[in-house]
Order: sequence, then structure tokens, then C-alpha cells
Amino acid sequence: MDGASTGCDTPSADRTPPKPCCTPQAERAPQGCETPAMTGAEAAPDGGYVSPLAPAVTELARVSTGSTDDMVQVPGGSFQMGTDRDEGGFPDDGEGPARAVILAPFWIDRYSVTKRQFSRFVKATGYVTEAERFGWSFVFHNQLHGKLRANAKQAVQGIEWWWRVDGCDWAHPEGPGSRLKGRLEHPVTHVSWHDAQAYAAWAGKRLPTEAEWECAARGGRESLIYPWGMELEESGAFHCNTWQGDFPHTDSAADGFAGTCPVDAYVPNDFGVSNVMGNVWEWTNDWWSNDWHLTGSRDNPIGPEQGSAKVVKGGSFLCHISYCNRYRCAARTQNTTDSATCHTGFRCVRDVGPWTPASRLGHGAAAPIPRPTQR
Ligand SMILES: [Ca+2]
Ligand SMILES: [Cu+2]
Repeated sequence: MDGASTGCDTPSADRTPPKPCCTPQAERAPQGCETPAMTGAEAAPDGGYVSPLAPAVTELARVSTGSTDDMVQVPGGSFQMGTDRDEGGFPDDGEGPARAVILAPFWIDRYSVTKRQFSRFVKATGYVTEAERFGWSFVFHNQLHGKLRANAKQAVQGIEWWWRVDGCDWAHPEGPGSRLKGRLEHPVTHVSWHDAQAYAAWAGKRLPTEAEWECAARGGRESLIYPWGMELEESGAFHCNTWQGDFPHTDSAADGFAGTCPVDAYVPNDFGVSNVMGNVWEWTNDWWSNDWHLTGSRDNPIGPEQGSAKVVKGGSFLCHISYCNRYRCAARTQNTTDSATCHTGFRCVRDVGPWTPASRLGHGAAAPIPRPTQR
């Protein structure tokens, strides 16, 4: 992740995090390859690729038409977003400070969108993902065995464990010859932010704001590092799918999974939301900035008006404390809107009803969002 190419909307863009995140960026058009540039993309004078700046977002388009099956309603009120603690994390990502944020009630998917759900969307609409249009996507090296290596062309400089695999897309997660069989209940991957957005629109939902995502992830429990407590392996048990062993070489899969796991693996949090930490990064609707939140609204915040990358949350099956300790509620990173990888997916939210000025207050205004006693 190249700070200079992603952080131009932030004054501290010249400060790179102590270690880059485990997420590669597509930079779809460089290297003189035949991949088509996105509509509106511009070639920089040095031949590099410049993402077009999307129109400014000053309002969030509210959506309340989709089915609430397999969703849970998060009550409105205030919650503590971010952290003041040294969690062994990345302060330069903008993880702090901890601050009270008010949200209106909303529905959120219990699970990441699955490969099965995404295939229904594709069947119904004929949608073609960006990875399919560009002809490739990113796969982690240890998932490419035998013949699958034949389509892996290019390592990413500085993070050589990422391979560019031609013919890789959501339906062929390791490229030609790979299948969804046995993985239909795993999260869909190789979907860009635009793809996630298209799915959400079809489903009558939308992508969560970062605040909504983090509020739902915390499950009504204040100020913990993880949804379940303060330790990754609280009470000696695994609560999510990350990397164990020697990153990036050997994943012992002590948590039960090398690679993605079914979306309902592990115990859900106190809101009944599953697998927010680990497994796959999840796209949010917010443009990335590491300091917008210092001065931006804390009343149903929707992030900066513009940016060059979107916030992703939750970490993935590739995160490990030795490299990318980002499977924490407060952790955050970014990727460009047309990037796709084997470890990024999404879940959707929808509003409870039509958005009115009164919605801004949520139920009980600034009262803390309660931790449910049962679900
Ligand atoms: Ca694992
Ligand atoms: Cu990571």
C-alpha cells in the first residue's frame, strides 16, 4: 500500500504506517498491460494511474426497501467509536481517539454476503464484476497450488506474497480451474467497492458507513478491543479466522481455517452479528481519511465528502500480529474502489424507515446503545 498514492486527501500522507496493511491495491492501468482503464480514468504524466475523483458526497442515499431476513436491527443512540488505548495497532491509521458517535437505528446483515447470494445477484442481473472486466484479481500465494500457479503472473513489489492471477474472479477465486464448490456459504471475494455497491443496490440495501459497521461490530459492549473481550483467544478459544504461524509463509490454521471460512463460523457477537473480525475485510461506504474524524460530524457521520480510497474494516484470514494487527474493532484500512482481492468482501445495511430530520436523533438521542440481554 503506497502512502503517496492513497493519502493525498490527508495532510499526513507522507507518513506511512509502521507496516503496510496486508491489502494490495489494484492500480489497474499501469505497467503498459492490456487491462482496460476504468471509465474516466486518467493517465498521469509519468504513465501511472490516477483514480478519478468521484463527485463529492454530502448526503448518504438512504435505503429502506430490502428484505430484513438474516439482518439484525441495531438500536439508535450513542456508542464509543475508535480507541485511546495502545492496542499494538496503528495510530497513524486514525484509530483514535475514542469518541461518542450518535447513530439512528439501522439493520445490518448478520453475515458477510456469501458466494451463493452473489451468484443469485449475477444470475438475476447479468452483472459483470470489475475483476472480470479487467481480467484478473489478487490471490495470496499460498492459495495457488500446482496448475493454478500457471495463471499467476506478477508479485506486488514490497508485498510479494500477492499474485496477480489472470482469469480470477468471484466465481473462480484462485483463477481458471478453481470452483465455488464447497464454499458457497463462504463470503464472496474478488469484489470491488463498485461491485459491492451494485449488489447492495439490487438487494434494496446499502453499504454501511464506517460508524455503523463499527457500532454493529462492537455488539453493544463498550470499549473492548474485540467484540468478545480484550484477548484474541479469550478464554483459550478462537473467536475469529485470522493467521496463525509464520506470516506470510506458513498458516497453521489453528483456528480451524486456512483461507476463508463459512460466514456463520464462530460465535456471533451480542447483536447476533457474525464474523466481523477476521475472515474477510469488509467494504464500507466512507472515503478514507486518517484525520477527518477529528473535526467531522459525530452525528450519523458519513466520512469525508471525497477521497481516493474507501475504508475497509475487520481484518481478514491473512492478518497476523507480526504484520497486520488489524482484526480489532477500532482498526481500519483502505483500498481503491476498483480493487479486488481474495480477502475482501462486504455486508449490507438498510435504514429502518424513510429518513427524516427526526431520524438523526435516533431513539433516545444520545443514550448509550444498550447491550442486548438476549437475542
Ligand atoms: Ca485462520
Ligand atoms: Cu491485515
